[in-house]
Amino acid sequence: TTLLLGGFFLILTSCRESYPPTDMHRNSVIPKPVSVVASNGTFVLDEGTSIYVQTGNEGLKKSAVYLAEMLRNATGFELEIEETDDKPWRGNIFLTSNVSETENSSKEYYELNITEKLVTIASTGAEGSFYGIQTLRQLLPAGIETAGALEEPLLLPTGTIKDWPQYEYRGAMLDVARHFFDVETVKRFIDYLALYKMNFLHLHLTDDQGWRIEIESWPNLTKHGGSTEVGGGEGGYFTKADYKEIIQYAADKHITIVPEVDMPGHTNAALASYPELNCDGKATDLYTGMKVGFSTLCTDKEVVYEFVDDVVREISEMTPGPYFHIGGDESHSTEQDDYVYFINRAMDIVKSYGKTMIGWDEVAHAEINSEDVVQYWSKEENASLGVEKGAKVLISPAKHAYLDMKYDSTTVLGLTWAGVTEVDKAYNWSPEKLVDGITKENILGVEAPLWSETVETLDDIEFLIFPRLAGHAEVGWTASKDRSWDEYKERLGRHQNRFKALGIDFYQSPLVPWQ
Ligand code: TNX
Repeated sequence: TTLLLGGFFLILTSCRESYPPTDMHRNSVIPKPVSVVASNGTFVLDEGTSIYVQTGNEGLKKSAVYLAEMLRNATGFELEIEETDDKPWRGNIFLTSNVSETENSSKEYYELNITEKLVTIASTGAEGSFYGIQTLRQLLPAGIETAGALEEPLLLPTGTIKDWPQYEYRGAMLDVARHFFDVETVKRFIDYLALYKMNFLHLHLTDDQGWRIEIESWPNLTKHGGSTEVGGGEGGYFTKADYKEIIQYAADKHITIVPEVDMPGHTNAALASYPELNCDGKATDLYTGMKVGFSTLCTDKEVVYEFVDDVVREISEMTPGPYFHIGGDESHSTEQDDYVYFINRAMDIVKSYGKTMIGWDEVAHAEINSEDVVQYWSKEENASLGVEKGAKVLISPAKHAYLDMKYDSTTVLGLTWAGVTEVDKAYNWSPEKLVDGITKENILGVEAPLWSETVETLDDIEFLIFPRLAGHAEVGWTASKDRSWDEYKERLGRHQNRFKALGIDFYQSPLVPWQ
């Protein structure tokens, strides 16, 4: 027996050695993990591999189902999911809550340990296991992104990654008001956020050109106010069922939806749908142009606050996340006193439904406090004022983070009011070094908005967000001291095959060494 066993192990050993040395670093994970230690061997993932989950851990089990589905889609083979209390036998994947790192209690923390025998993802929370799986995904060949593209066995480089994010809020915004995007398109957007470990999707649901969320107590908002968009197209809106479907789809990927109803400006779609919201009692015409700052709710009419209450209540009831975004930007047709009065009341309504208020940086002029969030997009002094009042800041500087700025002067899509934003400018900045006096403690996180005045299709979305989105994800996840454009651009260059495998028509920036 000894001899037989010995021979068996000799064969196994020599099999393993037949793979050339690997280097985990070459696989170019984005966002860059906190630590990577490569051990240069190979793990072989094949039809015999099972996914083991610590017994009774439902969160990890969901992650296992997600992972099995991803592998099944690319390879066609069905991985079994098993529960276990012990470390599994060789050749398998193990999701466990036994982490070795004791200092890090973040629910987003994970350790990915790949040896020649076993792939282990240890995390205290389901979030961490999901992020560990995203890292594993990026260590696999790009074909993992395409149905049926891969043949087993799949080879993984061995080593250990320990990782957690710098900021708890890593988001993007999609403007579904200027042009409407359907549920399927929003789901694709969510898929892209998940790949880069982003965890918030802010939906800009209302604006001058369209109202995109069903409100049962004010049905004309969508019926009339949702019937067009920039350029005069047919518009559209999410029914309550659609919205709930988006919430669930996002939640399965550990992404929280932040609904925005922009007020008191950016409200023409509502003003056109209900005459009583206007000071003169007359409904406006629908608007399909691209101007901003011309509309306002009538801030001294009580019916306006009944309207706001109904809207905030109906949306909050469907929204499990903690935030409600009240807009508050560019209210150029509202007197400043009226603006402050309105924001104070809208904020109270948001709080009465148990939500935390987020507003664009102008809301810093209202009576905000440490419970509120100011989204810095244009004026440093507004962001500073917010911090003085104790509010947290969500960082979205237009000149770095706006996904709707053109890459250069020749880009067909996009706007230029905040300048042109090449891929390096989108990456090369630090949230905590942007505004004097605003430090990491004041910052909730980072968000990259995509406004859609010029954006009409999923292809348009993809072209503007890729590759800049990957950089924003890294700005939010990875410590500034660990980031440099020169190193990042090499990693990004190696993501080209992944973009292609996903069918993404990305911007082939001349600044990136695509390979
Ligand atoms: C400014 S950013 C706006 C939006 C526009 C965007 C276009 C902000 C709070 N307001 O209404 O869509 O510029 O880039």
